[in-house]
Order: sequence, then structure tokens, then C-alpha cells
Amino acid sequence: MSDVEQLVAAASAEFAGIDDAAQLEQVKARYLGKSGSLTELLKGLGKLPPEERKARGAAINSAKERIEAALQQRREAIRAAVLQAQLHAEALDVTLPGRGMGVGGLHPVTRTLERIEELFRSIGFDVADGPEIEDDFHNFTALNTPENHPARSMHDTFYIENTPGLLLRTHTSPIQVRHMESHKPPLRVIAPGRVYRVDSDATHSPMFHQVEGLWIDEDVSFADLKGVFTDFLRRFFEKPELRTRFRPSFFPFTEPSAEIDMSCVFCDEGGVNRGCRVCGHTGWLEIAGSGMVHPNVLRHVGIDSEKYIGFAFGMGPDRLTMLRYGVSDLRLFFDGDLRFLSQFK
Ligand code: 2NM
Repeated sequence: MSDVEQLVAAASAEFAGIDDAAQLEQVKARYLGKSGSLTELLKGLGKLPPEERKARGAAINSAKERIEAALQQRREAIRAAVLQAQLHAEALDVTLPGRGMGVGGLHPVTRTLERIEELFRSIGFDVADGPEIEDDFHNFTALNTPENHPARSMHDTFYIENTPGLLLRTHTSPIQVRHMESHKPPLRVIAPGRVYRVDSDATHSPMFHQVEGLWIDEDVSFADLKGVFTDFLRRFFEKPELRTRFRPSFFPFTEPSAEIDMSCVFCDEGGVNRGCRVCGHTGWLEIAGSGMVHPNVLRHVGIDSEKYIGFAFGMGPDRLTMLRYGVSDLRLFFDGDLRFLSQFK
């Protein structure tokens, strides 16, 4: 075999043994580079007698082409092998079962709020909301709260620093006040939302929820209040036999005022309450406050208190949620512990 043919054979054999692209390019330089073997052969042409040059030149060129072809072939083989390895490594079994989407759920108190809204909408109430940062007028003054009332103290209410007259609303009544300012009677509205009070222990959270209701018209009576609220509780707890009782009470914004108790949902049997730990063996649970809207409140919002009258009530959906689902600690609702919350999915 001529030296040129030996070179082709050596290059082809060496290329075939390489499976790394960078290494292949290094080896290529030894044959085809500036001082590679093939280039050296070409340089030697000049020393040959002229009659031998042509044949020798053609042979070297042919060798060069074949070495380049062998190189190119090896390059493609390496690229294909790398691709194959990658495809294998990233193989995806499309027949495996999917992992599934994580299914979230509504917070139990949110479910209660939506349920309350739905029940009141069904009897013609609107649902209103308003700002959680309120002013003194809408949270207290319009609601007939005396200047010296303890609820106005920093001991009970969160005030916004350096902003006189602004506070975190302590009830959802300011929503009702704003609704009365912007709507003409007759009006039927409930106001659900977060409220804030300086209070924190096993049964009180500094943030909690309220739903207040209001019905103003020319001839709304206390009997309407009893009917509407009792019917609401029966539908909310899905207990047609549930009973209520109204005990005289006091609120600045209603006159007369009443606490609403309902027969205990845990120990009621056929309209008779035997008493249990939840109701303190009384058979009754305190569930809301209520009354006929005080004429001073109507005057503050520009409603004619000689022509219009109405009832209002306020309840705690957090407590309703505890009773409906049998939850014993209010703080579970606000700790954000998924072991508790995921049970409501
Ligand atoms: C309660 C109890 C009694 C009430 C009053 C009003 C308003 F704005 F119409 F005056 N809204 N809610 C009210 C009445 C709230 O919560 C225990």
C-alpha cells in the first residue's frame, strides 16, 4: 500500500475509534491541519521531478477528499449517537397515569358566607360591601353611638396611626349606613365581611366575620324580623323544627333591641331540647343581635323616620360555621393549617 493509501486507512481507522466530537476535531488537525500529515505530503510535491508531480498530486487530493469524507461521516455518526442518548435519557412514557391537578377548596367560613348570601338573595335581599378602613362617622356616629361609648376607645378599636378619625371597622353596619346613604327605601340588604376588634383569646379573634341584615320599608314590623330570621336559620341548618326566642337587649342603633337564641342544633329531638355541653345545658344558643332601626340612624342617612321603619340584625358566620360543621376552636379557621382546612375540600 502506498504511503498515501496508508494515511487514508490510518485516518479512517482512527476516526472510527472516536466517539467524542471535540476529540474528533483534534485528531482531524493531525491529518488535515496546517502541519498535518496530508499537508506535509503536499509540501513534498515540489521536490519531485515534474513528470511525477501530476499523478502524485492527484493521489494526495483523492486521499484528502476521502479523509474529509470519513471525517464528515464520523461527525454525523457522533451527532446521531449523542441525539439518541439524549432521547433515551429524556424518554417520556405517555402511557403512565397523570399526577392530577391539586384540587383546592373554599374556606369553610367562605362557604358559610356564600350560603347565607344565597339564602337571603332568594328572598329578595341585595348583598353589599364596603371598605374595611372606615371613618368615625360611618362606624359610630351614624349608628347613634354616644361620644363616650367604650367601643370608641383605643382599648376596643384599632385606629389607623397618624390618621385621626380612621379605624378598622368594628362591625359591618357602616356598609349598611353607606347603602342607606346611596339608595332610597324600600331596601333589603345584607352586609357580609371582615371586622376587627381588640380582642384575642380562645373564643375571640382580632379579625372575625359578620353578616348584618337590614329591611327598611313603610310597614316593616318586629314580626317580620322574627319570621325572616327564623326561616333563615331553619334553611341554613336544614332543620325545619328549629325554634328561636327573642330576649330584650340593648344596642345604640336599634330600639327595641333583642338577642336572638336558637334551639341547640346538637341536642334538639323532635322540638324538645334535652341540653348538652355545647349549649351549656340550656337547650339554647345565642346566635345574633337584632332590633328595629333607631330613628336617629335613619335621620343620619337622610331617610324620613316618620315614613320609614325597619329591622336590622347582626350575626357571626364564624360561629355559624363552627355549629354547622361541629368545629370546637375558632382559631382553627384563621391558623391556615392545611390539616384542618383540607377537610373541607
Ligand atoms: C346588630 C344588632 C342589631 C344593625 C343595625 C344596622 C343599621 F345599620 F341598620 F343600623 N345594621 N346592623 C344591627 C342591629 C346589628 O348586630 C349584633
